[in-house]
Amino acid sequence: MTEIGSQAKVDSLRHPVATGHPPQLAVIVPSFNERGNIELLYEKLAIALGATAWEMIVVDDNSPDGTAAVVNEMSRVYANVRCIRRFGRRGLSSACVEGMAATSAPYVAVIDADLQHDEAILPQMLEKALAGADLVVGTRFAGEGSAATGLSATRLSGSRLATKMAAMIAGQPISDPMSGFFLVRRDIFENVAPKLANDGFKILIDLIVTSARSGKPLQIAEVPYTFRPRHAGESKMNPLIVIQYLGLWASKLSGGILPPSFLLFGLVGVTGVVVHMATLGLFTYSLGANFVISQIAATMVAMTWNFWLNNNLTYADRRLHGRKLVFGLIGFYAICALGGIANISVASGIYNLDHQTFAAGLAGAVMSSVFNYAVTRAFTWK
Ligand SMILES: Nc1nc2c(ncn2[C@@H]2O[C@H](COP(=O)(O)OP(=O)(O)O)[C@@H](O)[C@H]2O)c(=O)[nH]1
Ligand SMILES: [Mg+2]
Repeated sequence: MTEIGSQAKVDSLRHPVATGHPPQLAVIVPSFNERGNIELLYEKLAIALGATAWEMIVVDDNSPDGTAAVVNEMSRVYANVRCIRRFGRRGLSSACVEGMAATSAPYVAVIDADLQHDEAILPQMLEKALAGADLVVGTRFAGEGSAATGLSATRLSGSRLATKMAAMIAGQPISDPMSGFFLVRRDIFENVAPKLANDGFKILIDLIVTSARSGKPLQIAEVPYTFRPRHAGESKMNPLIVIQYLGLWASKLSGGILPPSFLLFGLVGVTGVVVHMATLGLFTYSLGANFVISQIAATMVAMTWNFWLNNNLTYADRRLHGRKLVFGLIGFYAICALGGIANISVASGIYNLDHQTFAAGLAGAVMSSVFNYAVTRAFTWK
C-alpha cells in the first residue's frame, strides 16, 4: 500500500469539502490500471482548484493493479475523494456516465487519470461555465492548444481523422470533439443521460449530438491546453477501440436509428462469412473432406469466430469470462440454429411467391441476422 503523503502535505491539500461544504465541482476520473498516477493527479487537482469546493470521483473497472485500493486509502486521508468500483464491466463512456450521475455538485468535469490533460485550466473552464456556457471543452487543436507532445505521429494522424469524422456528426463547430477533457453543468448531463449510447469510446461527442437531437443544442466554450505524454502505465487504445468508435460514428450518422451494437454485430457477421468460406475451402480442397462434413465444420468455426469477436468487440463492455463464457457459447450455437431455421422459413416463403432466388436468400439472411442480434442481446450479452 502506498503511504499517502506526509502530514504537512496532507494538511496543505486538505479540503473545504472535508469541513462540510457541499462540492461545487465534481472531477470524474475514469481509471483502468492507473495506480501510478492517481495520487499525483489528486495533488495536482488540489493545487489547481485551490479554495473551490470540489470532489474527485474515480470510476475504476476493478483494475488488476489495485488502483481502487489506492483510491480508498486516499479517501481515508482526503474526505473529497471516493471510488466507484465496478465489477465485470469495462468501458470508458459508461464509467464517465456513472461517475457524473453519482454527485450532487452542480458542475462536473471529466479528466483522464494519466496526467495527459492539463488540470491547471480547470478553474478557467469552471469560470466559463459560471459565465453561462453549458459545456466547456479542453481543446488540443485551437489557440495555444497542442497535441504534438502527447501523441505519436500515427496516433496524431489517426486522431486528426477521427476529429474530422466527429465534426461531421457534431452539428456545430468544435475544434476537439474527440477530447476526453470537459466540464458540463450537471443538469444538462442529466437531461440526456438516459439517451447516451454508453458503449462508445467518446462520451463528449455523444453528449453534444444527443443534446442537439433533443432540441437543446449546447452553448459550447473551449479552453486550449497542451496534451502531455502519459505519466505512468499504458494506454488502453487498441484496434478494437478504433472499430468501436467507427460503430458509434456510423450509428450517429444514421440519426441513432441503428444502435452501434447492431452495426458492429453486422460487421462481425460479414467477417463470419469470410471465415466460413475460408474454412469450407480448407476442408474440401486441402483436407479432402466431403461437402457436408466441410460445411458443418465451416459453420461451427464461423459461429465460434462470431461469438469470440462479438464478445471482444460488440460487447466488450460486458465481456463474458470463465463459466459464463462457456454457457454463453453453447447458448450462442443454439440461438444461431434457431436463426438458421428462421432464415430458411422466411427465404422459402418468399421464394415460393415469385421464385426470385437472390431476393429470397437476402431476406432470409437479413431475417436471421436481426433475429440473432435481438436474441443474443437479450440472453447472451444482457
Ligand atoms: N473505468 C474505465 N476507465 C478506462 C477504460 N479504458 C480507459 N480508461 C481510462 O480512460 C482514460 C484514457 O485512457 P487512455 O488509455 O489513456 O487513452 P488514450 O489517452 O487515448 O491513450 C484513462 O484514465 C484510463 O485509465 C475502461 O475500460 N474503464
Ligand atoms: Mg491517455
